[in-house]
Amino acid sequence: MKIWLNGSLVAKEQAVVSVFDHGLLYGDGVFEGIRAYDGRVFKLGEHLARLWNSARAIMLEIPLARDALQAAVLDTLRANGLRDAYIRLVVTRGTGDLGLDPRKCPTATVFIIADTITLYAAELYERGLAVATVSTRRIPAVAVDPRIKSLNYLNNILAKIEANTLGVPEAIMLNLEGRVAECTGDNVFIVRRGRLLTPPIADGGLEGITRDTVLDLARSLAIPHAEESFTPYEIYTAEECFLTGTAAEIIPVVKVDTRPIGPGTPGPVTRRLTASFREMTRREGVPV
Ligand code: PXG
Repeated sequence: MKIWLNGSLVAKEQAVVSVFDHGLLYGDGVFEGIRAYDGRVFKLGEHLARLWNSARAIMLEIPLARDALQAAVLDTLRANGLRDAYIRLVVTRGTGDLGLDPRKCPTATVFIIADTITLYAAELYERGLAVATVSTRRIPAVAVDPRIKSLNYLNNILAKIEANTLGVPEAIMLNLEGRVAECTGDNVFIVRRGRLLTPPIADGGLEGITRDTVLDLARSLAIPHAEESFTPYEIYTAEECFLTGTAAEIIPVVKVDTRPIGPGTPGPVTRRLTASFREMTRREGVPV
């Protein structure tokens, strides 16, 4: 496996960063998770735009032009002979000293990993997941804005540990007000009274690229939809629920906090959106 690290493609064993890198010492950095389907990188422009926005929000300068980073992503896929891949693009504050001060880190560290991915078993896309709400609240935007896709995932990891303890693969996280924010690595949708709903970003979620894609698909399929706040009660009384993310794509949820959602099987809106999404991943993307 070849890793792109600070401008060179190197063997995995040579792809090492300093123990003084602030990405490691403090989680000071930003990242993206991107998919390639059959030789095309899906929504690459959107992922790069979000990476630059995340970096801007934490005053981190990416030492590369956007075109150059896009070319590096494509080079990494070619170097590994991958047509279907999960791409992890990471920019850290770089090497500094043992203090917090980012001014001690003169240059950002940039690396790209391209690997294969299998997240949930295929049968779970047919049968649907059981998930649970957890006690760990999503960090409020006044502390660290959840729109920043930063390397600081401890909030999400604490929620994931609760999910593990409860024996479910994902956790629904609420904001401080008790409204649904998102999951540890996915956004949440419900279908309630015939309308497709997802929490507004102000309720504490990442502006997921799969979420945006699903909202676009809902528009083109004339599915009534809105970005509207909801609490666990609206999920319990919904007809359908599903999660979206680059890794998970669209995955149905059939049980939340031990309660079956709707009839307890994936619903028609989830199925329609999944079919359209899959079709789009086969059709669109930047060629490798
Ligand atoms: N919310 C959070 C907190 C995320 O980290 C999403 C939503 C979905 O966003 P996209 O743009 O992918 O539709 C994410 C993204 C993994 C993994 O390997 C997934 C993410 C982050 C880190 C790891 O499952 N998800």
